[in-house]
Amino acid sequence: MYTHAITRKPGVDFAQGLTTSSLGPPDYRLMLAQHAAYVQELRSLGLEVIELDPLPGYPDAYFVEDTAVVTPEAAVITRPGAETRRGEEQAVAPVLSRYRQLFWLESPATLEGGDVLMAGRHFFIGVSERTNQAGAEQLGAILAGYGYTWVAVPVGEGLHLKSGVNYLGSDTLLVTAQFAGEPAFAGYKQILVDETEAYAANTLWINDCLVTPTGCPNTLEQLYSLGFKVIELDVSEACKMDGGLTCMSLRF
Ligand code: CIR
Repeated sequence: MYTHAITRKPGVDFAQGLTTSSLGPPDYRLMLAQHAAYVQELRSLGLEVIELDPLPGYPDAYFVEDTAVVTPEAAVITRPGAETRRGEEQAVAPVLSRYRQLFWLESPATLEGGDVLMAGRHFFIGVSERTNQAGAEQLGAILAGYGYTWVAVPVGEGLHLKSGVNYLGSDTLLVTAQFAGEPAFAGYKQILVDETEAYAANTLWINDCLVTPTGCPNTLEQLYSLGFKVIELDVSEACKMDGGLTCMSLRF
């Protein structure tokens, strides 16, 4: 069970963050409203939310998930692969140090939390444009020290591993077609997201409740019919910045 989450308010400069999307310019007021609703939802799900202020000079800093990997035993401070984001992790470390023993990844490792998927005592670590093999190995070694197992997963297309696959508890993964045949996921029950709704793969699993992005009705129905408790949340403005539901918090 998660008890806490760390979030960071988007700054006025958030539209200057990295993006590959062609969905148009995001709106700041709408972003703030959607972010506030997101924080409120985490609270409704029973989490104590530590909400940090915007980080000047770091327009992507509200995607806090990328700055750390938190387990029940420890927190690993990452080394973001995006150079413009390097430094965000320094700002999160003091907050996490109040809750967990800290570990730090070191050069030449690069790793962003969006590439790290925890499934019980097992971790999938995406090797992507942002996370390199050294990053996966350094993180894996720290996790192994606590008895976790891990496997590297090539991400290929897309930003992060969790852009295309997430864990829903009970050995179940929500996957896009891109990841459906991935050998590392064999042995897990897989729910394939509708091909027109790949964005819904970034669904957030919190204490037996799923939070999915609005605008993905087929996924919503599919999850309902499988017996999941599902809440929809509109994150259209984060989507324009290549982010989604998991990216905007660290849960622990
Ligand atoms: C970036 O490109 O780094 C941000 N604009 C989006 C980060 C999304 N984070 C995530 O998926 N964990």
